Amino acid sequence: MKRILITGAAGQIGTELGARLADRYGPGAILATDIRAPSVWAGTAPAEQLDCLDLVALRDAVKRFRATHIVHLAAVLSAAAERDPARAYRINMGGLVNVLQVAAECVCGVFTPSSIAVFGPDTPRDPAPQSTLQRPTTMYGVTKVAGELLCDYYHTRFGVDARGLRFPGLVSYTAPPGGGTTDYAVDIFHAALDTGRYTCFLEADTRMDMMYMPDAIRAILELLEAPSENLVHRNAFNISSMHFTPAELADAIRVHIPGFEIHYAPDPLRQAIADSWPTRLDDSEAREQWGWCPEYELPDMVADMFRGLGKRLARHGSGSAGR
Ligand code: AKB
Repeated sequence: MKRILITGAAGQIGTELGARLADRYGPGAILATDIRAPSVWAGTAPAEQLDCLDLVALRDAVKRFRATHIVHLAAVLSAAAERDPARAYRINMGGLVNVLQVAAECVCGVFTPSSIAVFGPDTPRDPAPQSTLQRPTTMYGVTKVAGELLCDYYHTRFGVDARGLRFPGLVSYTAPPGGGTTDYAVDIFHAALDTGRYTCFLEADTRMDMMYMPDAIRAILELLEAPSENLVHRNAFNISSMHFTPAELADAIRVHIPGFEIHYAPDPLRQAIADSWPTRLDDSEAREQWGWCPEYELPDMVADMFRGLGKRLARHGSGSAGR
């Protein structure tokens, strides 16, 4: 039976993943931790304040909880990392190496997300193969490539069952993303409902690989449960589902909000990051090795986002979906 300690549980992935893991394994089998106070965690599992840079506290929490797995989500995303690269290096590398060290000592499995950001301008763009050049030009990408290598190193050297996924931009309505280059694809829905217009920080034709959160959460669960002997690539698997530009997303939003307006004011920092990433990942290895198959295309995702945001707005007594 799995007992899973999550770091960074109050973030965009953690908020939804914690609830799904609690459904799957029981609330008592999940310990949600975050550097922020547990009050920010609205999930169904017990929560604790924990800084993953504190090795002693991390080891203590893993032992006390008798964790069999650590799902390590705490990280600084791409745009935030470019604003303070030294901090991003410290948190992204320091947190992961602590998690792997404790996992080796306590015999835990590890899941940690990697990202499309492990690729750079030299990588084939459409699609980026599973095994290819990884020469990112961002600090976030540098930490994610090093993180993949560290996970493989702890697997071969110390037998840690470390697994990872290269996520594209993730879209969800439960918790906002923070500090990513793909965040526009979430912000745009809130702006569409609040004001009917959005100013995008990327150019209209910037095509990026994106995924709806339910597919991403299911991918994590499926990879966690995949038989170890089936996995050739561990850190980390390309996964992919949809690829769109801001202009195409705006068209899909107009199906629900016909008067929606989009304007463009590209931010040079985030535009340069987006331009350095591939537009699509080749996920055939994930499909072959553990049966990955996405369910959501752009129109389904947009409809579901408005359904979800509509429910949330109604619960909080403000705004209305589908205006
Ligand atoms: C970001 O934009 O930094 C993240 C990512 C692609 O990993 N969403």
